[in-house]
Amino acid sequence: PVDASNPAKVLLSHGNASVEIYLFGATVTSWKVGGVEKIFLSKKAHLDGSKAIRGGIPLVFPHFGTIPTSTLPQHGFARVSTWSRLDPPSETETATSVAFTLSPRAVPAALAAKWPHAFRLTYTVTLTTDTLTTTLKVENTADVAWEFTSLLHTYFATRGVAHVGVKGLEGASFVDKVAEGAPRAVESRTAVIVAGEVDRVYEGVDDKAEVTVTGTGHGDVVVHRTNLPDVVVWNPWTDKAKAMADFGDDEFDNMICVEAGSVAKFISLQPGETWTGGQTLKTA
Ligand code: TA6
Repeated sequence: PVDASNPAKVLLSHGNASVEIYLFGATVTSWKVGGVEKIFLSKKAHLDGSKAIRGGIPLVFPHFGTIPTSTLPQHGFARVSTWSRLDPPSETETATSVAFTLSPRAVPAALAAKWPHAFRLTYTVTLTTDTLTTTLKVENTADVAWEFTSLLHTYFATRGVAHVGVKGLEGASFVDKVAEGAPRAVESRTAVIVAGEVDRVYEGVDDKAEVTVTGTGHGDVVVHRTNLPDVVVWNPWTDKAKAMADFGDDEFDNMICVEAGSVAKFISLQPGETWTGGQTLKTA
C-alpha cells in the first residue's frame, strides 16, 4: 500500500517491508525490513525543508561535491528542492512503487539561476519484500547539451561502525580525500573498514561487482548498481561529526555512507537525450 496522507512524505509498504520518502529532496529517510531499520537518519536532521536531510538517501545532482565551474552548493540542488509525486503509484503482487519528478521551476530560484539548464528528473522508488530500488532518470529538455554528475548518497545504519566491512571494492582504484593531496591508490583489502575519518571515491567499479555492507548490526545489505560506476565510502569520524550542526557528536558510530554514483567523469547529455542510473539494495 501507499500512504500519502501526510503532504510532506510518502510511505510505501510491501509485505513486512516499508520505505518513507520526503518530497523535500525526494529523500528516502527509512527502509525497514521485518521491523529492522536499514537506513541512518540523524537525530538532528532537519525535516522541515530548511536544510538537506542529514541521513537517508539524499540525491546528488547536478554535481557531486563542489566544482570550480559552478557556484552551486556542495552536491547540487536536487536534495534541497521539493519534488512532486507522479500519480498513480504502482502496486503489484511483487512490488510497490512510486515516482517523483523535478524540473527547474521547483528548484529554489537562487540555485536554479546558478545552473540555468532545462531538465527533467524522474526518481522511482520501488519496494519488494527484500529489496529497495532507487532509480534516477535525467532528461535534457534544453536545445543545447549540458553535463552533470550524480550520486545516491546512501547512509546505512550501524551499531558500532568499527564492526562494519564494505566488501567488493578490492582491486578498485580510489581517490583518498582525507589524505594530504588526495592521492590515488588501489584498494588491497577484501573489506573496507572504518577506524578514523574515511572519504574515498572508488572509481570505475564494474557494475557487476556487488558491494556488500556487512557487520552493521542491522543485517547485511548488498548494493547492486546500474550505470553507476563509482562508489564513495564516507564516515566523518569524531572531529567532522562535531563540526556538523545537524549531526550528533557520537553518531559517526551509527552510520556509514556507501554511495553509488557516476561522479568521476562528467556525463554529457545532448538535447532530448536521457540517462538512467540506479541501485538495488537487497537484504542478505
Ligand atoms: O560523499 C562524501 C561527501 O562528499 C563527504 O566529503 C562529506 O562532506 C559528505 O559527502 C557530506 O556532505 P554534506 O554536504 O552533506 O555535509
